[in-house]
Amino acid sequence: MIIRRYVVREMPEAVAMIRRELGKDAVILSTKKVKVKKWLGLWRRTCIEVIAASGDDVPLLADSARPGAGVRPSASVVRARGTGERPSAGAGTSARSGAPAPDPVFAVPGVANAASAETAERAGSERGEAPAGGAAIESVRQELAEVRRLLESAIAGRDLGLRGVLQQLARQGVNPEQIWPLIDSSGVWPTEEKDVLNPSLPARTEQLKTALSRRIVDSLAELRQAQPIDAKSRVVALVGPTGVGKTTTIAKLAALNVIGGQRRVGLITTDTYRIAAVEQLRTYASILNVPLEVVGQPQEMPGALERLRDRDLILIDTAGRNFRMDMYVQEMKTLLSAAPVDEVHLVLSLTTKPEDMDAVAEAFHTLPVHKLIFTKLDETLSHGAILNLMCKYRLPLSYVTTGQNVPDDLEVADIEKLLRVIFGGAA
Ligand SMILES: Nc1nc2c(ncn2[C@@H]2O[C@H](COP(=O)(O)OP(=O)(O)OP(=O)(O)O)[C@@H](O)[C@H]2O)c(=O)[nH]1
Ligand SMILES: [Mg+2]
Repeated sequence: MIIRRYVVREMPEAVAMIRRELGKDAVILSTKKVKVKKWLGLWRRTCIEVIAASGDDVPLLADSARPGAGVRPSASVVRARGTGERPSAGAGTSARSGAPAPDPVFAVPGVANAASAETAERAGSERGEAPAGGAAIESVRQELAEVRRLLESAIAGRDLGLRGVLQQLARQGVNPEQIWPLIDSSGVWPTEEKDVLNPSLPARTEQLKTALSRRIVDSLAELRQAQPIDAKSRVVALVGPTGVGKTTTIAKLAALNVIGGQRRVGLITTDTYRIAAVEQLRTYASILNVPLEVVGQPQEMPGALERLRDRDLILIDTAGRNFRMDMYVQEMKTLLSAAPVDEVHLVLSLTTKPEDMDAVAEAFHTLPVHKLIFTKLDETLSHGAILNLMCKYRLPLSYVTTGQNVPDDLEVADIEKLLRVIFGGAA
């Protein structure tokens, strides 16, 4: 093997010399830039030092110097085909890309390797292949996609499960502001996080309904049990807006006591505003054979009570007014303060708009009111207002009414049954 060193200004110059002196099969073993002193060492010029070799054992050297052969090449090991001799197709052409390979003779150590790696990578990505170092990136990308899929499914599961419940509650007119704190404190989410990924959303919705309903019952605490007229209460007044069913409900309560023979009932009406009002209650009183007193002024109350002194239960019917006006509430307060009233039941019709019911309940809150009666449940499918008002004013239910029939359409309220209806189950 013959090895020669060439120091030239330009690579083509070296290639020409190598071909001429070492033949066309000569191999460039290394190239590097060197400073050459010129003119008595007064200044230096940058040149290229080229080491080339020829001979039978050169291919072995070249092979051992190839990347991946265990020896890191310190220089381009290329055949010095010469500048004028373009590589033939297939030999000097990149087999993968079809792009012409860079002329090896002009390859600069380090730069040549980097350039060829970049070219190969660019060619690979043009063909849609992941770059060599991109395998890890691709794996991370796939993992992120999977995490995203899981999160979306979790959010959808949680959202749809809860959405089903909230839609049902909204249909029932339940105020979400009342319910959210209960959902938050229900402990449903943290303890059942694994179920969020359960694809069975209907099951999830049912699970939520049960958990939330249980939570509402718990949060109602002392209101959980309905509180009909207490056995110890003797004077009971029903108040509420116009036409909600006060008089009819009084008739139902009186009738149940008369039929059941439980307590001797007496009636008082304070509704002297409407001409037919007194006659309406008098008709019921006469059918039930119970005494009726009419009280137009607070000062008439003691006399009426005295006349009913042998009665175990005195039910006071009041006039329906626009109780959003404070004046009427004050009037009612004055009238009822003339009697030793044990219980005041606020009667509200479920056919009234929720905000109007709320305004009336707010107005009566100072009376005070002790219990709530909801009427006309038969005329609406929406029962959420009951829950709203109970929660907001912390008042128990006494009765609900479900029609005009006296006395059949009156029931002691059943909270569990009410919640079943509100959550969309069977009554
Ligand atoms: N559908 C239905 N109608 C009822 C119910 N309760 C009462 N009503 C009807 O509602 C109407 C008004 O009933 P009243 O008992 O007069 O109501 P009120 O609250 O005394 O009315 P005012 O004294 O005018 O304020 C009547 O036609 C009753 O038959 C009920 O539970 N369901
Ligand atoms: Mg009436």
